Amino acid sequence: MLFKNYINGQWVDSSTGKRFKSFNPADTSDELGEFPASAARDVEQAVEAADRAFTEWSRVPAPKRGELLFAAAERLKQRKEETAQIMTREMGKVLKEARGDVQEGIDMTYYIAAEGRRLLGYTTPSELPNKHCLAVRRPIGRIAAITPWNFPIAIPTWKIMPALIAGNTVVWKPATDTARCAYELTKIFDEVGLPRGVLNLVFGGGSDVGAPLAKHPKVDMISFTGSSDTGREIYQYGAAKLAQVHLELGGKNPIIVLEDGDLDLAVEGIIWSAFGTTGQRCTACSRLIIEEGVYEKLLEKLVERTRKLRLGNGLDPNTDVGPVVNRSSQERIARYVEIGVKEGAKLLCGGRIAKDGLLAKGFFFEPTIFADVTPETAIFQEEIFGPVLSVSKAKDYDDAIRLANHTSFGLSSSIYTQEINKAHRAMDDLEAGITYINSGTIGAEVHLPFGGVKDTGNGGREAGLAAIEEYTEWKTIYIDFSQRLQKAQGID
Ligand code: UN1
Repeated sequence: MLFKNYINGQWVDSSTGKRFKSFNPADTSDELGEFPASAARDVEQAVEAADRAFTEWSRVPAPKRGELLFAAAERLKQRKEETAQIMTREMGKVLKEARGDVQEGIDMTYYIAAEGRRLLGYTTPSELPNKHCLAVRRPIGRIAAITPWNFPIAIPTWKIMPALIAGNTVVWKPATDTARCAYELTKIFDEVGLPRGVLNLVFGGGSDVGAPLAKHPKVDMISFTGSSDTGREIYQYGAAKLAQVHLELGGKNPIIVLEDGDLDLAVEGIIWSAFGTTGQRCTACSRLIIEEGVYEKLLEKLVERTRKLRLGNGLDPNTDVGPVVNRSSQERIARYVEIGVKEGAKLLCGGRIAKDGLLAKGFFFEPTIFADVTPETAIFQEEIFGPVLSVSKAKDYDDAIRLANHTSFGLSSSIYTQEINKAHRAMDDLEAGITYINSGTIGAEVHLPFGGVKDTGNGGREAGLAAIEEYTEWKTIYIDFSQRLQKAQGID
């Protein structure tokens, strides 16, 4: 099937005439469609459309904009199952997780739709009599949304919905690996009658589409989720034109298990966080830090559970772990395993590309655990984005926190302990945007802020009320009804 860009309310071919295909990573004979490999000219048209649509859209009352979002949420809800199936076929995550991804998109869309009735600003007294002061939210303008493949419905809704409710217009460049999911979401907006030009979709690669979009002088804000390297590049494009840049980048998220932690509960949380979505979440647990008294015992339980995980096509209900997204990702993970072995870590299980039987049809990698990992190694420090867990031993609570924080990233974190004082200390001590107590590192909910410290981002947050903050600018209004010239700061 042939799909097109969506620009100014029309499905249109790209200027290049070139195309790329999207495949099922569990079975590459299954094709999800052909998509335009667009270029700067297509970006130009999309940004122009977003520009033309802006003034009118920004004047639509926010509750009315919310009604369109509500209608979109309703449709996505009706199509949850078919969208989830497409997602599993397109990027591999197991069906129940794909349903969760779509549900996260539905939740976000309903939640943000209702924000149209608030978009709260505030009033405050003036230092002068007979004068009112208020601060209101205004849209920023034309927003570029550049989204990854690992949450192909949820993450786009984190960006597009708050941008739209606030009256911005959007040009969206989705990851090429999940082009079909992007089409499905955009189609819903077309069906509910979003005015033309308000949301535009341009398919294509990072350098052909992402870079010209981020650099475009009429793009006032760039919102990007992806690797730290690309994030740094995009930040510079934004700096050059003084545009706002929102970045959600890598993670190397730790789970700490203390001696008083519930080990069986921890094992469940670790498996879910490390190998769910085949380890391809920014929030995935990739480092496990165990207090020495329970180190061996927990590792034993963990390896036993990990060995039982069944690899396979995510559409098969018996599958626990799906494929990784593509061949280059599979090869990267394999290289990291080699590095880990060379660095002297102990490979406890997994470590290989899986290609027995049907697995040979796609890009699978065995769930992998390294033990005795020391903090200066690449497998402790670098984001692998695959099913690879590095385990380190800590002497005590303080040592565990030191190890957990010994990373340039700071997205999610977790601690298992029954000791209330240590749990509370960890809430402060863990350097991360998100901390879980007695639960894994994944499972963020849409009405709370999402994002990280250190190299995970540049200070912004998605989701929750933070999203409204990101996609609006403050306007301050002074109304003087004294009917004389009043001067602030006590000037006579
Ligand atoms: C991501 O990892 O890229 O908290 C997003 C979670 C999901 C979102 C993850 N709700 O794991």
